[in-house]
Amino acid sequence: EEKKMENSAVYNKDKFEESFVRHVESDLARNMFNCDDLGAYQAASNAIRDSVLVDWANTQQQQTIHDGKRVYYLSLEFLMGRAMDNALINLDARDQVAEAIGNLGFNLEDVLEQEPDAALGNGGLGRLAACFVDSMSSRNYSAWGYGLNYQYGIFKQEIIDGYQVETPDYWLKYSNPWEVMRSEIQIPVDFYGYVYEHYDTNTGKPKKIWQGGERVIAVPADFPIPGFNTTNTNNLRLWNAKPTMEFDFSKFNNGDYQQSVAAQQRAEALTSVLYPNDNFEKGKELRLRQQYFWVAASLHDIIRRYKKNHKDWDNLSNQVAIQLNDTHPTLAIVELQRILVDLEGLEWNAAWKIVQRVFAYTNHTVMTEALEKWPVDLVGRLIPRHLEIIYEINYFFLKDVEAKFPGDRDLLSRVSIIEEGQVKSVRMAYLAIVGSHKVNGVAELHSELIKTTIFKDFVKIFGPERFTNVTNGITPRRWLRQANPKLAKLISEKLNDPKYEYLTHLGNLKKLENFVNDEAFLKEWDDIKFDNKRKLAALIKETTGVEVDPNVLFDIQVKRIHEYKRQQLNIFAVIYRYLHIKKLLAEGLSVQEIAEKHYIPKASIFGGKAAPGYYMAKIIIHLINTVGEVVNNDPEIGNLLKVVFIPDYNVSKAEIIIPGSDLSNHISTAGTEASGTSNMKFALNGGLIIGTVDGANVEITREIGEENIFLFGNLAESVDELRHKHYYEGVKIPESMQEVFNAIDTGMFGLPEEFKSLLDSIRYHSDYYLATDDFDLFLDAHKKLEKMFGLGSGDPTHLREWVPKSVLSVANMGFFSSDRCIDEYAENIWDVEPLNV
Ligand code: 26Y
Repeated sequence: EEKKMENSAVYNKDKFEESFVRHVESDLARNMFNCDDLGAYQAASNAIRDSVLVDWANTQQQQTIHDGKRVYYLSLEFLMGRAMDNALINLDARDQVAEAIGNLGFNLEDVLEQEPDAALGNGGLGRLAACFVDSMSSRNYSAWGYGLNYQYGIFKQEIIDGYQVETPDYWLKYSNPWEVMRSEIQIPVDFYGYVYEHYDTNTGKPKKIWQGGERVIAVPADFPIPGFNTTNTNNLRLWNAKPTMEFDFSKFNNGDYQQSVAAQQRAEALTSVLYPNDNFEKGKELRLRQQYFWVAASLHDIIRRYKKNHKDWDNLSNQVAIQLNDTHPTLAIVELQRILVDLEGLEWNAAWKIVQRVFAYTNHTVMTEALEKWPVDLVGRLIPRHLEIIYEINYFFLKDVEAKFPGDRDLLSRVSIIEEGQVKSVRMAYLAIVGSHKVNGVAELHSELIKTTIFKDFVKIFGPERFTNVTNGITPRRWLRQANPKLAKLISEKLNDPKYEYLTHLGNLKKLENFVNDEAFLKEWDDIKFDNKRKLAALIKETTGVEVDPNVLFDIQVKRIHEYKRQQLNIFAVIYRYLHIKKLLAEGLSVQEIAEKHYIPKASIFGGKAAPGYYMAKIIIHLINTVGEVVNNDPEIGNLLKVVFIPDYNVSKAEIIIPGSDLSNHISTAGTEASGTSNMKFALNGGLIIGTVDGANVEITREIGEENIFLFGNLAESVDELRHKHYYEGVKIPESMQEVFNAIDTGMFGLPEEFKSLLDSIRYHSDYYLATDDFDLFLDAHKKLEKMFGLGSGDPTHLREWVPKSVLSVANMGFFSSDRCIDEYAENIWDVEPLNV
């Protein structure tokens, strides 16, 4: 503790102020008199970073000396959000730095606001990777993340006239204090070219040589990842693509200097933009190039590190565990096989055994439209040697299957890594399963579903042991301490835990149950919620212009817009509510009477991005906005109902929105949402959930008790039958939904043609996501829960019925820490233990 104070500027106000001024003067080349909040953010970040870098260097040195097994988490997405506040919290230096910054004439909150989000991800999968790196550092594992350093993160969303408009997110407009460029590391990655056979005089055997046609250099940007309450600081390495210095001399000699330079510049385009599709694959060549570039650079780096101390390839899987975040990095399997066989001269089978021991694969979806398939032609052109290896892997695999299940031609064609369809393609998920020793789903229900549906044949072939479950988790540092400081503080007081140790022992939350009958405590708890709702109301006012009263029920759905997530179900229910409130008003009831007897006042709050090419998702956004336009401008309705769409939902906005929720929606068609992680974030912040029996909702219910969550809807096991019925017997629209459709069709919310294809997908095209089957059940669930809400803070029903549920939710969310989740990966998949540096 004392040493901490001596060494590091972040624990010593005077030193921090000194360091801050030095950074203003020498890094920013400014002086304190013209330093604005942005300058202060950069100077403060640099000063904090200095401390982080000391821990980081020590950690890396210790890990190297220890020479134990390292974990490598390969993910094309890391949705990190802001780094500065997170670093202060993990270093336990927030108070000191806030004071020092105050002394220098700045306000910490304003300074933190200057940082752009590192939004290098789409949604759940990318944010999961970010929570995982936090937990891997906090739990003292030796673990690196590998990804791409996109210059453009997920697009920024504006809402113009009710429509989503995308603008680029050039997040590196100012220099990024949290990245350390490693220009001294330059890894060549080849593309295209051809393969030839060469007689190897050493071995007397023929050898395959790949002669690449185009070369790009991979240069890492490193992001230190400080753990909470530990000096363990891991590395997140994100690659940049750079041109080679090798000129195309033939072009140059032909006098085509311009073109030769232009070709070089294209290299940088490789890592310029994140693909904005979430759960929908669209085989674009540049995307495959990104995947190979990233995988080749990462493996080269991993192998180089291994070779420093090791010669024996059999030992590789004792030193290296590589986790594949979905199938996006599956080419790593092929690349490692190529390195071992072609470059290191191992025999095929020996190499393949090593490969399988090194890799493990996490699946995040059962929806076929999200499963990656790459045309054989494209793979063969881009990385010709890899295609040969894939064929060979498939050949040996199918041979084993044939030996095990002789004569089952159907089985062979079903499980073949090569799909012989219209477009012959590589099935990446199958390649990932065959090349890994473990495959996991991300919640119990999902892990069961993959075993009985999309990967059923593989369970038969490899046995059930290859498949396992690791239920997702979230980091309580960001999603409780950072997002909801007041609640985190109240908890630390109640648990008698001034050092916030519960943030790494989240099971300790259980002790909150002792206070569930303590009225003063419940009031305090509710006051914090109210305060968070006021902050959210301010964000809504600032971003939409709409005023919402923080006393009303805040009913929230924020997540990527997708038909399977069913924002349409939610907005239809809002319309239904509006129509019925209008009826009651027309019958002469007052707003007050309606609020007390029929519909409690509420705000329906939406947010989320639609993939730019996802037509239906964009219609849903438009409908939400036009409904808001009508409802919010209805002079009769008062605060009975407001409907808002918060533009540009991202990690930083989530940190404001989630703590301000009374109720959140996780209402996917049963069996479609693999896990969901925002459900965990909302419950950890004392919001109640309305949800379907899907993904992690099932386990959340088990942990917090079914009386503390509002479940509704058909079960996953009924989905096939219902779809079948829709298809053969037609869709039955419930009366309630018909009322809503009529209102839309008569133009109540703008031109009906604009919404026609959305309504038609339900009434004429089989209602694939079962909106008609779940609509009335959804309305019923609302009726039930709204009684319990009472009339908001201060109301005795609210304090007696609702708030205790909120407390009990939080008390029982310990299981959903990503620390638990990472421990499970470590024990059951990676076979690694924490290393205390
Ligand atoms: C193939 C490519 C276009 C693609 C890109 C992104 C495919 C999928 C994705 C993203 C998927 C994703 O975010 N899945 C979510 O992963 C979360 C973490 O496991 C789950 O909680 C969530 O249910 C799942 O939809």
